[in-house]
Amino acid sequence: MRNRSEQTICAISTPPGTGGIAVIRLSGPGALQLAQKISPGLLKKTIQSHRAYFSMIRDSSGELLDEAVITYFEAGKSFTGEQVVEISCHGSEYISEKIIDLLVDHGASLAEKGEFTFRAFMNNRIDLVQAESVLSLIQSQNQASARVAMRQLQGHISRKFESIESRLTWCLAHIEASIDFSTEGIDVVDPLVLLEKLKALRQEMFILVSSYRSGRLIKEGIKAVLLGKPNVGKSSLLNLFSEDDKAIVTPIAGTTRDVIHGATLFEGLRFTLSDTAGLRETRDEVEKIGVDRSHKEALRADIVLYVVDLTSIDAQEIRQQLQSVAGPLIILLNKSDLVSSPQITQAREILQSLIPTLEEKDTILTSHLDPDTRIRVLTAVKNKLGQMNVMDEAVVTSARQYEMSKYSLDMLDVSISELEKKMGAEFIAMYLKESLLSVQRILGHVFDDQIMDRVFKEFCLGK
Ligand SMILES: Nc1nc2c(ncn2[C@@H]2O[C@H](COP(=O)(O)OP(=O)(O)O)[C@@H](O)[C@H]2O)c(=O)[nH]1
Ligand SMILES: [Mg+2]
Repeated sequence: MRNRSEQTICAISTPPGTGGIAVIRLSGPGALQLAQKISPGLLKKTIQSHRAYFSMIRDSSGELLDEAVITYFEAGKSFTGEQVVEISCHGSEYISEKIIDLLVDHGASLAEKGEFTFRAFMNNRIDLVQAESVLSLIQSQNQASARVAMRQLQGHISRKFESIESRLTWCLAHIEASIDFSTEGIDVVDPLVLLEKLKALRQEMFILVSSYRSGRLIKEGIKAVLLGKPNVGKSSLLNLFSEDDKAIVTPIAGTTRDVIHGATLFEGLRFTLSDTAGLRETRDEVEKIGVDRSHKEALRADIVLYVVDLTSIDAQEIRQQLQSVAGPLIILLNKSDLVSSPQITQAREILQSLIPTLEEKDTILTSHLDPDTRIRVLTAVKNKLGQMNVMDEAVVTSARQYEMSKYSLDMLDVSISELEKKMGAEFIAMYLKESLLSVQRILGHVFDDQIMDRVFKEFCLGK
């Protein structure tokens, strides 16, 4: 992708297959000229930016290939920052590919994956975080993730990182200046002021790093696994939650052998649910593999929904099965339609004695015959996994941004403790530089060693 900004790239921007229309995008210095080559009629018109032109697309022999609408965006006023032409043609794979062939014959290059966005980044239309959000937006499958991605594209999270970047630069510049002027006895910055600034930055970075957990769940969806012994009603619950008839339900224990997935949208979030083979000792080879898969699925999940049958509670068995559950857990007291309230109270007492840390909200009465069960369980899962109403906050959703923010935070932590221990400015500067570099890498800004300039802009030597 590098060093080809002189070339004009082209690609079909709509998904493969047949559709009402297909859109072909051209970007680069020769975009308009190429469009005029395949649609000579355009030469007779005065082409203005952001205007659409009804055009005839002709092949090299002059034969009419398609009627299309061509939209022109002049350089500096397009997504990529370059001259861009979008050709909306009839959505036949043959026609759109033929148009691409024609453009290539006239000198266009086939775009590589993500190259339009890459050019937008190289031309400073967007930063790296925004470039990543373009991808998230395209991939979003629910309201929450689309909204978060849209806000990122608008620069919501970039502004947070930029603000951190700018203040970190200030701190680093002052520390470096204090190294330079230490022999002259000039106190460039009060260490207490510096400490206060770094701690404030640390807090902001910490919030961003912590937002990743929710960010990931918003982007990728929440993975919940239904676990429990055979016949407690796991498959019935999967069908209820996913509003589908995915899993086979029978009164025969051991019906579910493999992991079955269901998905559902709830309050803007995507839930992926997996139903598993009931946990029990078995001689059946196939069932054994199924039970093994159940355990593996539980490890991969964000939350385990452990199902117990209120009509047959076996404390010993529950204790043993819960041993392998490490992460967040909610217990579903199922078949509640079949029991009386003293039985429910007794079941809750048994569970409480098994898991002393269990809170009331972590046990939910369920029955596949009660339509409110779905809402109750999905709401509880959402609440259990923490602040998911963060759609309006700046949320880190990319692993890259998370790793780099985490590194930046770690380096900030070290800088703060070095400063508190009154270590030499050189050490503090070294860690701060690492922290800053990581933020700059997040945004795709190149680190520029001109921080001293900034210092001199702020105060003069004569002071
Ligand atoms: N009354 C009642 N029966 C249920 C409920 N959930 C499941 N069942 C019945 O219990 C049996 C086993 O259900 P299933 O969903 O296959 O359990 P699994 O083995 O845990 O997947 C079936 O006969 C279901 O109809 C419930 O909430 N109430
Ligand atoms: Mg089942």
